Amino acid sequence: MTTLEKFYQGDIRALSRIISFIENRTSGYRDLLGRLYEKAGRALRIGLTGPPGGGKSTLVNGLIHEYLKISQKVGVIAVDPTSPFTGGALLGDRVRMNEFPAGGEVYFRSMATRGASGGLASATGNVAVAMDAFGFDVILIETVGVGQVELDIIDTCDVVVVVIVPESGDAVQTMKAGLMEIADIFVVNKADRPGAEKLAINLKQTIQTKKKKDGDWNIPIIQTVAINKKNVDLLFDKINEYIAFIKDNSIFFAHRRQQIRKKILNILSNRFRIEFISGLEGKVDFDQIIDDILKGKTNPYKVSEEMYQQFKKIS
Ligand SMILES: Nc1nc2c(ncn2[C@@H]2O[C@H](COP(=O)(O)OP(=O)(O)OP(=O)(O)O)[C@@H](O)[C@H]2O)c(=O)[nH]1
Ligand SMILES: [Mg+2]
Repeated sequence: MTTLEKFYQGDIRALSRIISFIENRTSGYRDLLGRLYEKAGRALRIGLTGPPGGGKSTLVNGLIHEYLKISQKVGVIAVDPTSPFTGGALLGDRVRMNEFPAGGEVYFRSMATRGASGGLASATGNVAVAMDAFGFDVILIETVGVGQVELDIIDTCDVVVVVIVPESGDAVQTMKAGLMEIADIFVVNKADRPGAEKLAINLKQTIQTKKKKDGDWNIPIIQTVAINKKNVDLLFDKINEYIAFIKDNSIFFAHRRQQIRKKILNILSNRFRIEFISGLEGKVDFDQIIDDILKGKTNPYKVSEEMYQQFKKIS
């Protein structure tokens, strides 16, 4: 039996192998991914993001239990852009897995791909496609929300939960980190610590000052104590409420259509870039050109334009 056949029979090891194949961009991965893409689209994709150590993993664990209660299968992708380790299950995942039944209802995958220049968001999306095609009902994507690159990962989600803690500062800090624009639901975790209530109020006031149209979604702020599972059920309810809301308002599919459009443009721009740049190899005397630029005979814009015109002629 081929790995793909095993995959379709629900073999978790085949899933792991296929994810590695996709992650490593092994030759032929595009065809495989394309086939999986046609089988995907059913799973809900829920993103949790926020500052490091805010309790995202603990919340994810709590949410998994909620989904298991309603017999949903959950795939988890933990993206850590700061870690040098790559692929497969990290030690932390193995520890976490012990908390759940071993029957394949829950599957963890870590993506710790520091230096995967710009490809992290699309790599995450690709792994989500594999999990979706495999048959998971829900995919929870945990990512450290620091900087725009990491926030791009949110493009692959239907819902974004932003997790902050009293230690992460006030609403202004949250806004500066770019987390305000992407939140569909706010969680103030570690509500057992001083300052949680104040942060929640502060955040609420800031949200209220933002312009809103009638019928817009009211971004809820939920205070949780993830370690005690306090209010995790409330978060679960709010996620479901939000999904129902965007489905009723056709936002859900409009958003997914937008994601697909972006995906196509991404694939194309990557291909063009790779083909164009690799087409220059060996054909262009960069040293000579740079000498000429340094001498003021030409400039980077002119040179690039000439190369581009040349490329258009041959393609
Ligand atoms: N006091 C308190 N501690 C918490 C709470 N939730 C999580 N923690 C603790 O905070 C630490 C970080 O929790 P994680 O769930 O690993 O946080 P994370 O956001 O996934 O961290 P990274 O993935 O490293 O960014 C752990 O020691 C948790 O036990 C909470 O509600 N209250
Ligand atoms: Mg974590």
